[in-house]
Amino acid sequence: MKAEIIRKLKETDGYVSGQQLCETLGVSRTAVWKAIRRLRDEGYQIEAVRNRGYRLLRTADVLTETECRSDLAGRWLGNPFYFFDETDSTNTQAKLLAERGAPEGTLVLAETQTAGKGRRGRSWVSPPGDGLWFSFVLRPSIRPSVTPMLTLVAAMAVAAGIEDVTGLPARIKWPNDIVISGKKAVGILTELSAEALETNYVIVGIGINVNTTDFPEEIRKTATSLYLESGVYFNRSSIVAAVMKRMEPYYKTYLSTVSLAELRDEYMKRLVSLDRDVVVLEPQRERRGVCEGIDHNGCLLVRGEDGSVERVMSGEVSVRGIYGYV
Ligand code: BT5
Repeated sequence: MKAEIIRKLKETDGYVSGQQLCETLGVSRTAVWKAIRRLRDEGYQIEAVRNRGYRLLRTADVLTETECRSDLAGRWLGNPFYFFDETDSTNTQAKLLAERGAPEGTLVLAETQTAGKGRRGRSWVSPPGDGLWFSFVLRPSIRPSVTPMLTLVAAMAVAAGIEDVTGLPARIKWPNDIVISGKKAVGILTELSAEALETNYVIVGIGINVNTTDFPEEIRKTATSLYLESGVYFNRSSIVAAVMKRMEPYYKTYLSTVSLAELRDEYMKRLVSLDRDVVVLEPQRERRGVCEGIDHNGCLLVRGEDGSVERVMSGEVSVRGIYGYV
């Protein structure tokens, strides 16, 4: 009923009387009033005027360039800021900007992506209205071989930023997912441009399902959103700002040693696979073991059945209890 009320209010330029809402929805005035109150709790600003009815002043979360800009003000990460109503992929756009010399900290955000990218040619579902799809440019003076650690640093920032705003227990599924209650709420795609031993730039792309209420069939069982986990709609621009705010110091700490030495303990607290059974999926074989955390270089430590510990540098790792693996 709430959605129907919102639709009706959005359609109408002006006031909708309580009587009209009762008739359209076939419910009592009290039921309408209760639904309006719940909508207000969720962040919708609805004006009620005697003898005229209800009018929508502001939806719960309109992602506007102005609002994002104001939430990002004063940060180096998030400036300059590019906002698209629609684009192919914010990673692709950030890459184009970086090729043209965009500075470190450049942020690209889109309300929707028509060709959102996952890893290894997979796609990322990025509809308009309820998610956050953004990418930023980094220009670290580090060897290309150590840049994969930036995915882990970004994962820490996303998990912490989400927790700051929502209070939800965000966990990291190494290397690039954030999971809540065993389902994927966030994906991270890091792309590198480098020559021999020199890093030109790194693009960190982040997709967060914020207020999503439903997913396409193919990911319905494995995907979740901050709304689905909490029952609360969140303001998207404050979540981007919280993630950027967390990323700045984590990035600085990482660069100070070019290792995860100082971040490792905190990372492990969020690592969903810690002490759990995992399967490392490699093209030729599958390896089973128990996850013992990560090392200073961000490799996943897996103790195999024979007792030896392997360092997994990249790839697909299934964790028992996550995404339906039993
Ligand atoms: C990822 O890849 O998880 C990286 C996703 C990065 C997306 C961001 S959005 C902003 C920026 N611009 C881009 O074009 N990309 C980045 P991977 O680990 O390969 O996971 C992809 C898989 O996740 C898909 O094959 C689906 O199974 C699932 N998936 C797709 N869309 C999803 C969504 N919205 N929520 C949860 N799972 C999804």
